[in-house]
Amino acid sequence: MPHPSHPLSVWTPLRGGARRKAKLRDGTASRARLGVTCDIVEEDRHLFIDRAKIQVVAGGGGNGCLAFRREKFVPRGGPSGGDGGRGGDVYMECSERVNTLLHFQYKRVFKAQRGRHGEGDNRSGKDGEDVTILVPPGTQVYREPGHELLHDFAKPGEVLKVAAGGRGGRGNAHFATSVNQAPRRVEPGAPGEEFELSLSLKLIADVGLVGYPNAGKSTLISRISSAKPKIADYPFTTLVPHLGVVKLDDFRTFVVADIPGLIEGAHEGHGLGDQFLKHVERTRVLAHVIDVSCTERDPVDAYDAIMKELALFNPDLLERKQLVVATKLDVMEDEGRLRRLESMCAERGLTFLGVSAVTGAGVRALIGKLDELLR
Ligand SMILES: Nc1nc2c(ncn2[C@@H]2O[C@H](COP(=O)(O)OP(=O)(O)OP(=O)(O)O)[C@@H](O)[C@H]2O)c(=O)[nH]1
Ligand SMILES: [Mg+2]
Repeated sequence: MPHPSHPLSVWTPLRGGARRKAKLRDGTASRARLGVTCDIVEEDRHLFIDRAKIQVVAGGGGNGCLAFRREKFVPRGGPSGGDGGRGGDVYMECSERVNTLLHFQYKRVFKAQRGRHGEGDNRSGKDGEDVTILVPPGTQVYREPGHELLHDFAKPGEVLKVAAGGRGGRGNAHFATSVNQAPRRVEPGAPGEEFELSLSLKLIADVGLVGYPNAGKSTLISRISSAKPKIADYPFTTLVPHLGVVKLDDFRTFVVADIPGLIEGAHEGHGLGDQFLKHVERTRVLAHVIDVSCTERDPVDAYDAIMKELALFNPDLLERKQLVVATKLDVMEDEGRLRRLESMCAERGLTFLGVSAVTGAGVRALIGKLDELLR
């Protein structure tokens, strides 16, 4: 779809953030206000919203004008009512400047400007300004109430018109004919389109890290990429997905997603439930992380339990390329656990690798294997 050529007013949530930072930089904010500002920024970073409902309203067209030319020495000047301007459109644009749907918590209605009415002296009304809404890559847009998929934004720069502005009405100058030289007919502007849209963000990553809580997924992503998720020795440390970019060389990278931990019954809502599993659906490779130092459950049982949850959520996930990663080798006391997991993988033809995210053992090999699977 061609990008509109006339001026756009781009609505972006970053303006507020920039203003907040500017306040901090020039030091005009008081200490108390500084404290509040920092809290907001800190809080934003932890919020990850992957669903939103919004309303888009395109501008209505301006009305046509009813006017007659009245000038000295020009008797019966004729009709001179101009046309109304076109209403502004609402566009959606895929951009890397936003990475969640959080900003739709604060603004849900997006209205484009209406066209100005036509004026006398054959002057047309000005067209309404368009509005562009930014969405992150991986956003699917549905039109309600039918939940019809309009578009799946994959690459930055993609633009879609989601509501068209109304046409401007014609002024009476248009309706002059040889038999009716003083028409009093004008058209009203057409209303702009108006829709309820629902948005769903599914992260786009090459590799998805899945496993039980506390398995060491976040430690692993922080070791192989620049992502810095919170790491702690208790379950459900990670509450929202995180993305990390793994650098292979100067030109090649791949993206890894750290998904919050899963437990038995996740598909029924246990633990954090399956609310984040949709983010695994678009990964090309699953890296199944299993803590082999954990004595609570057998590593093979842990593997089967998580695979069962994935299958219940979406059976296609079972067909996905997979790598089984045994972690925490440095603190493993019973080597039998590692051997059992390894022979299970050999039997089922799964790629297997042992690592320690703390000492770094096996991490290079892991990156190499993931690269191989992604080719
Ligand atoms: N010794 C050792 N400890 C590890 C290793 N990997 C992770 N840990 C520790 O295991 C604990 C849990 O690690 P996380 O990376 O937070 O685990 P997670 O899988 O992201 O957990 P959730 O976010 O709850 O799903 C932390 O205390 C880590 O320091 C490892 O290879 N060796
Ligand atoms: Mg974690």
